[in-house]
Amino acid sequence: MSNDSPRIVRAACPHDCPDTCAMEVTVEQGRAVKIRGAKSLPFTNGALCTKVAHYLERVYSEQRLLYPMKRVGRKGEGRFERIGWDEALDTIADRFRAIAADDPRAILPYSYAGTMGLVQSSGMDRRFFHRLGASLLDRTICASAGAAGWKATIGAGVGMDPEAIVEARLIIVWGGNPVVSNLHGWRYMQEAKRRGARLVVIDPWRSETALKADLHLAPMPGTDAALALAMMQVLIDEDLLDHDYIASHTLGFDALAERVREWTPEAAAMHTGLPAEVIRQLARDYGKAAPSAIRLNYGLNRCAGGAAAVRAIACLPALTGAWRHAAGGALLSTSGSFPVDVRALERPDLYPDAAARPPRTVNMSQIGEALLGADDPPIRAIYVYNSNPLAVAPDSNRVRAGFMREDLFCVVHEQFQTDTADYADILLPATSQLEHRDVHKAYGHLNVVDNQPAITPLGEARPNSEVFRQLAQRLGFSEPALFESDDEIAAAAFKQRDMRALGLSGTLAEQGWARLNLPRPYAPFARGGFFTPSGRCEFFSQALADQGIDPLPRYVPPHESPLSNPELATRYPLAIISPPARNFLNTSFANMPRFLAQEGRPTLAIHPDDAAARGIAEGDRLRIFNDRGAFHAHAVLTDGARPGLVVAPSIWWQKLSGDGENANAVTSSRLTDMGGGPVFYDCLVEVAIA
Ligand SMILES: Nc1nc2c(c(=O)[nH]1)N[C@H]1C(S)=C(S)[C@@H](COP(=O)(O)OP(=O)(O)OC[C@H]3O[C@@H](n4cnc5c(=O)[nH]c(N)nc54)[C@H](O)[C@@H]3O)O[C@H]1N2
Ligand SMILES: Nc1nc2c(c(=O)[nH]1)N[C@H]1C(S)=C(S)[C@@H](COP(=O)(O)OP(=O)(O)OC[C@H]3O[C@@H](n4cnc5c(=O)[nH]c(N)nc54)[C@H](O)[C@@H]3O)O[C@H]1N2
Ligand SMILES: [Mo]
Repeated sequence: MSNDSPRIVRAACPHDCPDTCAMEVTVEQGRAVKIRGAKSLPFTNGALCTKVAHYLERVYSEQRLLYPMKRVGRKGEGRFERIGWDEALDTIADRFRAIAADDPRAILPYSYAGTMGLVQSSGMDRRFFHRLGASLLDRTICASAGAAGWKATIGAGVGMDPEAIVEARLIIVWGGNPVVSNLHGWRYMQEAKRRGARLVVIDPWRSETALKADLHLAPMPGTDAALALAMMQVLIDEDLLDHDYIASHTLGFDALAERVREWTPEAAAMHTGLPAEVIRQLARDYGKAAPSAIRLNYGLNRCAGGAAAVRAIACLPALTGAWRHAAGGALLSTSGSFPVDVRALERPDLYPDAAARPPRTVNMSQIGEALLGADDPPIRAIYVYNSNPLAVAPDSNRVRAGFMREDLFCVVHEQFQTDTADYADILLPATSQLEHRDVHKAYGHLNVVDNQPAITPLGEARPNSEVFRQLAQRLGFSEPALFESDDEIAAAAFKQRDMRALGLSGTLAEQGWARLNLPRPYAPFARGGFFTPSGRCEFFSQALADQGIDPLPRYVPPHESPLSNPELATRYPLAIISPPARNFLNTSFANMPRFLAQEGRPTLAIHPDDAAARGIAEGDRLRIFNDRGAFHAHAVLTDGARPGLVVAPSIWWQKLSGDGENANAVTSSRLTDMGGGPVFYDCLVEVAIA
């Protein structure tokens, strides 16, 4: 192949967003010169979001880490010295070998979704740590509560086809902000609006999406289950039901009807802060519209009752029979539709001697506790990749204290010198998506997207997979699975039989993406066929009962709210949420000059009444605090934040925020009702002029 003629390489956007775009990268003389959304994939439709449209600025940023380094300053100080790969890998292998000789569970991998690619986020990394016998990581930090609530009701991460929503008559966006966080999905909702659909947004904050709604309901955070239970009460009370659907495809209707009897709109009004009449009217509109679609997103699963909220909402379309239509039903995630071969990818069977030494699992949402705790064995080494825990994990003062431990050996593999990188003993340079091979499923559409390397790695950057292959070799492991190439891992990612049945393999290589071979229109539960043990939509769940959990939909109040914890609220009366800022992707892009300039400075939206009560004026520098910590932001006075609520668009790098902290200084590391999820949006604070 000639090096000089421009060529187009097919790629996948690696970021943690429902849209997983197919991309086309133009490469000239070994350099990527242009990136654009693929026109051929309808969901991407030739367009990228503003962040990824500038992905080349990220790839070629002068901030990129290009060489392995070792720490020369104090932990957290961020002073490093260049070393060679051999020294870096030998150091890691020696430390791991010594620790593993005592107990390999004292080594903890820590990763999330810096890339969502199956090869670079759940392939060789998992195989390596399984073979090592390291602690297992429970990857809860985003979606595990909602996933648990959905699974108890529907059975698997399967929902309506987001493309079919164009024909819905009523769309409820519930706990999501698609204009910001699911832009390509939003295009289909806009089309539905053009065709006359009514859009209702349920969000405590008047988000960019709420601004476009026909009706915006702003409940207090963490009270969505109360709203959903009251909607069910009205649907049943006023007989806005699909009796045939309920009889044929659901389980436990009578018990549900009994449960929701007390959940009148008046009862829900007390918890949600919404007028009872508005709740009643929403239930009536929902009961009468067909098709009706609910687009849930993860914004509502970050509270004590995150799973309960999703479970209650997931019951609604079975009551009205909305699932009968392709344009009806509900969607939280499409990820369960993909035939990912988890066992082949991750090889849990490589774990040595599980009988003699049972695996130990650490919940990533409580990494501070895990590092500071007296668990047996204590964590002596942590290997961070695809994640920035100092900035993204809750209760960051505790997280920081954990990473400060002098006796903790810390490896960070990164593209940039993040807040977490500053705590590394060994800091390794990672490739970007243009420099490595991968293959992606999606959680907001039904296509597999391929990623071919477009350019050679910058500097001495290496892919995650390559570093684990080299560590495996240094540790003397010999299993062939630890030495497979990225192409081989990609080929093993999906169940081969299903790949053939789905017609994926050929098309994927040819066009860079392939739609799952599902019917069009696709109405997954039109004739039942839920993935639950009973095959029905389970209003009553025996599986939950068996775990000692309430088998019926219920309301779990927030850990921290004026109603659920009045004593705490006397000191910290304001609920805070910290949803994504438009120009950041978690903390990714939050170091790029272009996007920092667009976000300006950390801000806190506050209702004018709450501001007046504290003498706060527009632009004032504020201190936002509770018993866990404090951070600073500048006041934006707006009735877009309902009274009693403040909003801090996130996630800022701590070291770029102006005061070394971000919103996670105040968030709590308590967990959700199911799924062990974090409760970022279940948090009380006080605010004062700094
Ligand atoms: N631009 C951009 N896009 C992103 C991301 C990003 O950081 N930036 N992050 C990506 C990731 S990792 C994820 S998980 C998704 C997240 O995207 P979403 O699932 O949309 O979740 P959030 O943005 O956390 O919250 C969405 C909305 O929920 C509201 N909300 C907060 N608490 C509650 C509540 O208790 N009830 C209800 N009903 N609403 C509530 C927030 O005000 C917010 O407007 O987006 C992805 N896309
Ligand atoms: N207060 C508050 N906290 C939150 C949230 C919130 O809404 N509010 N949202 C939560 C949610 S939904 C999520 S998903 C988490 C996100 O948490 P994370 O998944 O940790 O997301 P990022 O902050 O984007 O960090 C990912 C890092 O991976 C790096 N990376 C990218 N590609 C590669 C690669 O190929 N190899 C290696 N080694 N590194 C790579 C990137 O440079 C980046 O620094 O944050 C959570 N934290
Ligand atoms: Mo997330």
